[in-house]
Amino acid sequence: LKLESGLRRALERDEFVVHYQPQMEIASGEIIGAEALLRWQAPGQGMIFPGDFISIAEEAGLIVPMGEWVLRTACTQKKAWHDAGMRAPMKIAVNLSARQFKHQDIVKVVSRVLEQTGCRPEWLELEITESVVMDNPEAAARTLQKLSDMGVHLSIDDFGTGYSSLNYLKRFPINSLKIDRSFVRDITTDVDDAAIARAVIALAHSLKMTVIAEGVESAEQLSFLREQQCDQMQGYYLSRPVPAPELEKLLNATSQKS
Ligand code: G
Ligand code: G
Ligand code: NA
Ligand code: MN
Repeated sequence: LKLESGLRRALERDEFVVHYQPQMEIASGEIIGAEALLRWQAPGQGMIFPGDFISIAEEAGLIVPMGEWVLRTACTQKKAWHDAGMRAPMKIAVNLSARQFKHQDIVKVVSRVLEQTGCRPEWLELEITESVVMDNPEAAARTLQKLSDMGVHLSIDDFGTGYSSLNYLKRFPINSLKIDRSFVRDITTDVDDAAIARAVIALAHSLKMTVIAEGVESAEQLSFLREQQCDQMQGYYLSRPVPAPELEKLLNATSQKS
């Protein structure tokens, strides 16, 4: 209850910040996207990470206004980068929680935020998990189709940790699969994890989706993923999630083909 009222206050007092973790195209080395990740800068308490408050926010329904705030902040940032002449990151990925996704107005919320911020739909990617989609596949299909028709990209986060029906996966307008970092961690030493990663890459490609590996922390993991034709990567090996100005520095330091 204390956390819940803290979160409510945090929204009113503007204590949330968004950090951005870059995503790289493996073949070109270009930074093609960034995932927006929420942090709570509570006065006198340092940084609080979403693992410690997202589920409470979800239960209390606070995730709906918080999620809209993240979406608006990320879209505003991308528009500002575009206006400043920065081509990269081409797209910003924003996490949608189950409650937000089931919220009947999510399509309206997304289109309103895009309109208000001047962020183009194709600059936005929404990340949802398998369980969110499979909980009510028919309703999810309609929502995903509307978002996709709008031009927004859709990805499945933490892929492989939930349950999906491959039949639905084929019918949903999903653009990419994110291999969960629990499979990436031991990818070079655990034959089962390596097999799972290979299977997800093959599955994504046969369904005409791109595939991104999360949680890449070493050169060895990256070279395995490159050999297996994984399209993109994200992880500490490239960069931790950082404040927007730090991402700008990183982009200036990396030679962009533009
Ligand atoms: O950034 P960190 O590694 O602490 O994130 C932990 C978890 O919190 C991840 O599963 C991530 O998807 C989730 N998360 C981070 N930011 C957001 C957000 O803005 N909305 C939602 N729903 N989840 C988020
Ligand atoms: O569930 P989701 O994929 O949204 O989780 C993203 C979370 O993963 C963020 O909290 C981010 O801080 C964390 N993360 C990002 N890259 C790495 C990494 O290379 N290693 C580990 N252990 N965590 C990472
Ligand atoms: Na995510
Ligand atoms: Mn994930």
